[in-house]
Amino acid sequence: MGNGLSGQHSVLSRIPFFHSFHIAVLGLDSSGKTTVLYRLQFNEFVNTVPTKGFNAERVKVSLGAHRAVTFHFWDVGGQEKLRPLWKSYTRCADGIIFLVDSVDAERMEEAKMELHKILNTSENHGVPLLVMANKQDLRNSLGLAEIEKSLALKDLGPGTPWHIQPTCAIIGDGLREGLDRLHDMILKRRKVLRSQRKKR
Ligand code: G3D
Ligand code: MG
Repeated sequence: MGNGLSGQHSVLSRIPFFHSFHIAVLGLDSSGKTTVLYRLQFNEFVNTVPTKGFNAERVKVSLGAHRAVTFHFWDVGGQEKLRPLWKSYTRCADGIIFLVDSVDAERMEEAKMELHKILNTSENHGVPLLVMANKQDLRNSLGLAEIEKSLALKDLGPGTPWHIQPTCAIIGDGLREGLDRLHDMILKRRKVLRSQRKKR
């Protein structure tokens, strides 16, 4: 005899409030994670201070004329000593956003290592990834092709859907476009998982 929870869960998941997507927002310190979050939440630029632990915000974002989607963002501190915590926030994530500072060529290799480390954990296999190539407003920012190559995104393999989006978090450029793509990738993955479950 079951405890009825699975039935209850499927009912709850049909209620709009429960239709939020859990998104882990990761990236090296100073890449712009908190700025993205505040931009989406308040629709304005908010001065940030380095994140000591994490910020968690539920934000409703209009993605298209008729689509308002609620995301539950977990913005986790990117300083080296906080990176081991990333694993806890990607557990059960529907999607991962990884920010890079497009001007910080020196730390691109470090960003690549951290990105591959977190995506190569078995729990994150297949979780859709949105890379935000942030600070594109700055002179000397690297182009998309260069960042894609530096982060070795093609090495992630066919099991991990990804998209790279140029962004400027301080004015909000590219954020909605990127989230739109992430949302599509999440829905596509859910559909595949559902049909695999049915076949079993
Ligand atoms: P983090 O949360 O990833 O550590 P923050 O990064 O959001 O705290 O941002 C770090 C710094 O980068 C902040 O500047 C912030 O204003 C700046 N920043 C974030 N996004 C952009 C962007 O798209 N363009 C530019 N030019 N700057 C950006 P300070 O001066 O406060 O350190
Ligand atoms: Mg921060």
